[in-house]
Formats: sequence, structure tokens, C-alpha cells
Amino acid sequence: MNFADPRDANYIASANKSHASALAADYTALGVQLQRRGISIDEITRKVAEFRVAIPSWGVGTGGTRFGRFPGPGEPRNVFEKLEDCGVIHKLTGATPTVSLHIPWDRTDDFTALREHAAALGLGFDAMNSNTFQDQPGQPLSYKYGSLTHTDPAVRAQAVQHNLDCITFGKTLGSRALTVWIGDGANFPGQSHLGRAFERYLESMAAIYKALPNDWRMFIEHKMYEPAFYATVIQDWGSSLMAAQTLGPKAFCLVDLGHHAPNVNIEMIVARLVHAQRLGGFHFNDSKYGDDDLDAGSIEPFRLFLVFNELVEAELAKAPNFSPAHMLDQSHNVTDPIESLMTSAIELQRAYAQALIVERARLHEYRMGNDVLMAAQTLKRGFTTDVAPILAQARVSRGGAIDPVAAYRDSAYRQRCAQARPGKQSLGGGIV
Ligand code: LRH
Ligand code: MN
Repeated sequence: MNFADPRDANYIASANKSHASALAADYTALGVQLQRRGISIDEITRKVAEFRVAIPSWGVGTGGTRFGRFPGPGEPRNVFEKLEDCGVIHKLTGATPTVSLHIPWDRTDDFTALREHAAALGLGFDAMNSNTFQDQPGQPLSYKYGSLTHTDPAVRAQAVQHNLDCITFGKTLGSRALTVWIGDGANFPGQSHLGRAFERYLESMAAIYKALPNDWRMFIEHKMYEPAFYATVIQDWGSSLMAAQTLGPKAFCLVDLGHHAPNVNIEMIVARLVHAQRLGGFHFNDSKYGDDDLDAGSIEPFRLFLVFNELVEAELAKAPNFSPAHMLDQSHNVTDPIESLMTSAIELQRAYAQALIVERARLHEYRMGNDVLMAAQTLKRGFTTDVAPILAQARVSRGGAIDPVAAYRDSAYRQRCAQARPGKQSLGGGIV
């Protein structure tokens, strides 16, 4: 089997050759179609090419559920190998220049070396993720009954210190944000005092907030349930927003799409957080039932489009304090993680491009005139337009592949990793 380096620019250029003329024809045809709507395809392509989404380090290994995990071949065995796989995703898509690490899953003795390794792969670091939802070997105090909201101040102090350590590691890596998701909550009514648990949360988060460098942000991630199955301390966007407004201007709300009850109007939550100037960012994924962490756009692509529609409205309105950090947060149980992460990044670009081509002036007219049907049709027209040529052209403009999955498979990168990464197929830390 002959291997090729899918990160190599010449390899990508040669892989694109056979697709170039079809892309040129499709791009021209779509350009004519959009021109009729008064939209410049090159302007849209330029904006899509600027779109960035961070890769979750815990997403490049095979995920699993409590019922099991079925590791694939050539799994990354440490954070350095995880970054190599993230380098492949970025080179082929041109859209994922940063990685979001999770501590202690990605803990290493030499974060400076990790920063240099990443830089050599053309990568940087997005938000750091702390972890006080698992006990680590040798950890003095358990998080069984909570962490930042535990009734025992010593456990809270241990959890606060862990977050301070994540900030220290992040400073070495050039990260400028800390995402705090905690599983703290109760399984039974009566188990915890709902008000005091929230007060303990605010007290602990204030201690972490105080340690944030001036140019850092703190992202508060809400989640309806799991691992707590009756009440979760930061259960919804309301609790998250109250906490952010209490903590200070560097605290923002992070929306993980899978952390809501089925049928919750997530785009409405996004619109409210934009209004409150506290939209910090996203963990993009998709789900049909619970926090399934499926590939973004794979179940509810229209919902993803509606979220990006709110982001484009905010962009066009020059909403104050609006610079959301985009990250994927997925678990790849049955696909090659690299393929899922590449196609998921592209699904976000698709939703963004579809939202960008909505005829806003016409939509505004129909809305103001309460022409309900034409307003709905005008918005939907963005979603029903095939923007694939724009996405491919944006990749090419970034040195990426017209068909990233084909380029990746033809390189036999995974097979080469299977040979180069023998031995235990465990990640050493991940969701399961
Ligand atoms: C919690 C969550 C959180 C991460 C974890 C990996 O469900 O979404 O963002 O820390 O997944
Ligand atoms: Mn998440």
C-alpha cells in the first residue's frame, strides 16, 4: 500500500486536479443563480473561507457509550498524536486551525513542547476545558457528590485549583479561554438545596474568574441533565446567563447544541444571548434524543441553519461584544473520527453559507408587511440552495481539498497510523 501525507500541499493539489473543472462549472452556474438574487458568490466564498471552528482533542479518538467502545485502527495514543490528526483535518478543510484541549486527558509534562509541536502542524489552541466530573487516580477528594458546588469547602477548593491549573497550562499554549462544564447536581428531590448549590457555584467560579488573565474569557456551559438525573446546577441558559452576569464582563455562555430538551428552540436562545451580549460560543454537534454528540448537521441540518441565521443577523447588525468561539464537541463511535470531524466542520460552513445568501432586504419587507408565507419562503430559500461549490472553492482558496474524504482515504493515512501506532488502542482519557 503506498502512503501519501494528506497534509502535503502538493499531494492535495494533485488530488484536486480531477475535480477542478467540475467545480469551476458548478461554481460559475451557482454564481449566475446568486447574481440574479443580487448576491456576489465571491463575497460569500471569502466569508466562508474565513470561518473557523476548533477541533475537540477528545474527538480524534473513537468515542463510546456506557455500553462499550469499539476502538478503530491507528488511534492517537497521546496528545501529540491527537494534534497530528488535527493537522490532517485542518490541511484538508482549511477551516480548523485550532484545537480545544481537555485537562487532564491532554495533560503533558511539557506544554511548551506541545505548543511547538502544534505550531509545526499549523495549529493553535482554543478554549481549555477543565474536568471535575471524573476522579483521577490519586486524587485526594472525590467529586462523587459534586465539585465546584460540593457541600465540603475542601472539595470546592480542589476543583477551583484544578481550573487555575488549566489556566496556567493554557497561558503556555496561547489559549485565551476556559470552558467550565460541571456535572454537579442531584439525582433525587431533597438531595441538594437548589438555591445554595447555585450560590456555592458562584462563589467557586468567582475564585476562578479572579485568576483569568485580562484578555481571557470564561465560557459557562449549561446542560439539562447527565450525569445528574433530577437537577443540574447549571441546567439551562437562564442559570448560565445569571452566573455570567454575576461574575463579570469576561464571563460568557457557551451553547452545546446537545444539552437541551428535544424541540427546544435553540436559535431563540442564541438570539437572547446575543441580546444580552453574553454569547461566548458553541459546542456544535447533533442529536435526536439526548446528548448524543452526533456529527453536526447529521440529524437536524435545518436547525443548524437557523442557528447560523441568528449569527448572521447579529453579524450584520454589528451586535456589540459579539465574537462567538466555534468548537465541535462530538463522539465518533462508528466512523473514522478524522472523516467525521472534516465533514462536520464543512456542515458548519454549509449552514453559514446558506445563512449568508438569505435575501435579507426582501425578508425584512415581508416581515414588516406580515407576509408570513413569503417571509418563511425567503428564509428557507437560503437553506434549499446547494452551496457545495462555494464550500469547495473556499477550501481550495485555503489550500484544502475539493473532496477531503477522498483525499484522506487515498492517502491511506489511517492504515499508516495503524502500523505506526501499534499497541494499546486506548486514548488514555476520553468520554468513556
Ligand atoms: C459535557 C460536554 C462538555 C465536555 C464533555 C466532553 O457533556 O459537552 O463540553 O467537557 O462533553
Ligand atoms: Mn460540550
